[in-house]
Amino acid sequence: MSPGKKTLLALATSLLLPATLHAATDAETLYQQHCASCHGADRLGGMGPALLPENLSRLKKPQAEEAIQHGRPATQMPAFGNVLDEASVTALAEYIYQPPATNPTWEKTDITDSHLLPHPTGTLPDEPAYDADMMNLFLVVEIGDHHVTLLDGDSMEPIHRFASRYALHGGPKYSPDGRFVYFGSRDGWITKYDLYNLKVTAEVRAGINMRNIAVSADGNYVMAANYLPHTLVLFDADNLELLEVLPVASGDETSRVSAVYTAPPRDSFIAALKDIPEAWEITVVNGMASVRRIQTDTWLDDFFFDPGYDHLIGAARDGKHGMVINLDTGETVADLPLPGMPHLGSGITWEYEGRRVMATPHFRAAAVSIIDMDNWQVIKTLETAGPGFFMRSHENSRYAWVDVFFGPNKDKVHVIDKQALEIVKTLQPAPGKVAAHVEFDRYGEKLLLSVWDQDGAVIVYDADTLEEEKRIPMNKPSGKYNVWNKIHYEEGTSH
Ligand code: DHE
Repeated sequence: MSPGKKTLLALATSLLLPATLHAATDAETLYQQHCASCHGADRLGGMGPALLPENLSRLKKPQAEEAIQHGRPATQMPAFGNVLDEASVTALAEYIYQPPATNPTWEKTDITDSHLLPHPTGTLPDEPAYDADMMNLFLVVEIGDHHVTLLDGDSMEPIHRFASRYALHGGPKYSPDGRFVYFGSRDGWITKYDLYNLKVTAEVRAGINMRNIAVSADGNYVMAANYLPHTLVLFDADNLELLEVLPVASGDETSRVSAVYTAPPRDSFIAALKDIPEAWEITVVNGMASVRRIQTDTWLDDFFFDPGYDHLIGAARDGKHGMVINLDTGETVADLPLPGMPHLGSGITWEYEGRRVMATPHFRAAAVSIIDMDNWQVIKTLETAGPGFFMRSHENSRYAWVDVFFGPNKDKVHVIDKQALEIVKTLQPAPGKVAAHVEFDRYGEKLLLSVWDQDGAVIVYDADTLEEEKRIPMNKPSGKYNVWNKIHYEEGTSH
């Protein structure tokens, strides 16, 4: 068709189309301008979640408008209220509830087609290519420019820095011997990296919008938990070859997966579902998964386990309480009065007066709750300078650290005495910049804290004197992950 005819056709079409379609076209443009960079040009997700009707089934349109206008707490979603007028906000909210032109799918063939295998298992040398205590290495995820830095935990000097997939999220998971690490990205990529040879060995895209990954205690399997599609996906840990796609459904209902974790003493994976009130225990034998369904009283969001993996401690989706589920009987054994949207994924435990306690920050309350794990009573609520995201300690340290993360005191970090159950120090290492997420070295003697900024740093502290030792410049460092602590399921760190 000639350019002249195209213009005429466009003009005729614009005169004939109903008003709503004009709005949709405008909304599409707005979407591409303001949303596509995080949520994907095709709305299939990226840094932000997929914006498709099925992903939004639990979010009412006014809430979507509210999120566009004011941003969302505890996420990277910024407020657009001062950039977009009300009509544009409404048009965008309408738009994201419209089904896309073609239904997004991510089938077995998409997964296998995405598979990359630059270094199959057994083809790289079995000795580290550099000199370091391989058990005291740290990985630092730098979300500012999507890189990872490998840090020597003795000298606290960077060893290597490499590009990651876009928007890594959640903790990378190590193989049981600490040689390999598996990263998960928000848009579904799993990357296996060899820490001995400093090389990516295998990659695969498990889904369109992924929550996290887990590595089985024996190191043989990797499980991916997806928001989109509604699946759990099992891979062989050697070369990331697809073993099985488990549809996450009950009757006609399908569900997003809140997260999946490995439960070492049970030789299983535990997943919680976001849209069906169930937790799943998945056991894999000879590459075949079998699922045991545990009915729960409500939908579970964030969750955590006691050290023996006898109980799952989950945050209810309404953000108003927590619940304790016995993983053997499936019974809910306690309801935890945690009204401030507890971030149980950040929970840690320690010994206090001869019993085990756990502590969790809250997304919507300036508080840390400390809970007796014998009777599931909240024994202390510490008032903080604002809602926190991450909590950390180490068995050998008398202190636990919690960040503030949200609000005017986001640049502050509290140090809690684990026996006095009191905040004993508040640090403000870089005024105006978020200071968050701590990880200790293998001995619990030093720790790293992120200055969460593009012009940021990882700060090394002496864990006992709380004195700053050095700053290592980094680009928006988020999580730090010590090999020893992770493979030994250290009580003060995330699993
Ligand atoms: Fe996370 C871990 C869920 C927003 C940084 N986050 C996790 C895990 C879950 C989770 C289930 C545990 C996975 C694992 O380690 O295997 N995160 C959520 C959310 O539901 C939430 C609130 C909304 C969302 O956007 O998905 C959310 N998380 C964020 C952020 O906005 C953070 C601060 C920045 C970012 O990178 O997106 C963020 N989340 C992290 C980090 C971890 C994490 C650094 C790993 C913590 C660890 O020490 O193990």
